Amino acid sequence: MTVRIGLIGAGGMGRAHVDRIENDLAGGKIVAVADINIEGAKAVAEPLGAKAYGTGAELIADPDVDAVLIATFGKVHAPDVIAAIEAGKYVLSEKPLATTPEDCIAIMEAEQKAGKHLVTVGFMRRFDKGYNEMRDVLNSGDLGYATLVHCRHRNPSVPENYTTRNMIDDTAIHEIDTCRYLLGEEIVSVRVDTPRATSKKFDHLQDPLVLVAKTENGILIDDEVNVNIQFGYSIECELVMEAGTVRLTDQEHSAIRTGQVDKHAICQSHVDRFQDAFNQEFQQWIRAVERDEHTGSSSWDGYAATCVVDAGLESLENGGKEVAVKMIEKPAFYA
Ligand code: ISE
Repeated sequence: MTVRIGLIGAGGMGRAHVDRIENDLAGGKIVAVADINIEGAKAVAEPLGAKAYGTGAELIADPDVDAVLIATFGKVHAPDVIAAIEAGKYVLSEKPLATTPEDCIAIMEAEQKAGKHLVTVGFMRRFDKGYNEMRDVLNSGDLGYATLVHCRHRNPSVPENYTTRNMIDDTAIHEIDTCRYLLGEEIVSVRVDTPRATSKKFDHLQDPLVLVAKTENGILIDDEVNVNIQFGYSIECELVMEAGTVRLTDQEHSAIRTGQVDKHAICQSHVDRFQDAFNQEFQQWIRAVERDEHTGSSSWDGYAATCVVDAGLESLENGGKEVAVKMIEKPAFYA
């Protein structure tokens, strides 16, 4: 069976996903594209012989669409995710699931009403080989339990419309989810420190930031978010356990060695750095939809990450004080 996929959001990320579904992966086909800019939707849809719509609602209602892929801005995700659930269609929403805990709760309520796990959040790092190897090392128990996680999230630069808020809700949200995934426990408090700002940024930005979080068992996570580092897209993570550490290595596949240097290329974007993880994520989602099964992170994961983001934003507004993460009790449906 070919899963007929409708894409909502024809921007850069949406187009990258179309490209992987049409050219790299098996089992899926883009049959419709929606965008508030209908010309943008047509530009992506027409070469594929797909339909173009001006709204997500029309695309979701199309009986030829089996499953929905959402790649719009986070703050407009919720109505489309809920409409897809109500139509009984599997939906893969790019992160964040929504930008407020209330919207995430509304999504979880709709999903529980449908009585079926239909929502996957696009936390692609869960499919990254390196992070999964780190998780296996921790879960083997050979090195004891985790005490600390050191993370660095560096981007070469960000566009002028990227805000300080985005450093947490768009960028650090990856480490928030990855650490929950690696450690298998919730984050309970967050503090955001503001070191000396780099001169290589737009004036309105507070860059870099360091997000310091604690988990239920007291594991301390520090995440350097540094989005104008110039030299490249660099993601680092080291998990410290009682009797050893495990860390991501550089992801490049080859290195040049001469008399003077031992060097390798450096990724320039997340599309490049996480290409394999994105492909794994999408291939598994397509296969799961075919089998009428859920895969990947859940609405609860989307909700939990948004609650941690909220606490981080509150800390940022309050001079870096430690803020407790406020969450509802986990519904049995997500146990
Ligand atoms: C972007 O939206 C991503 O998801 C990237 O992984 C991240 O590095 C970047 O900072 C975000 O803006």
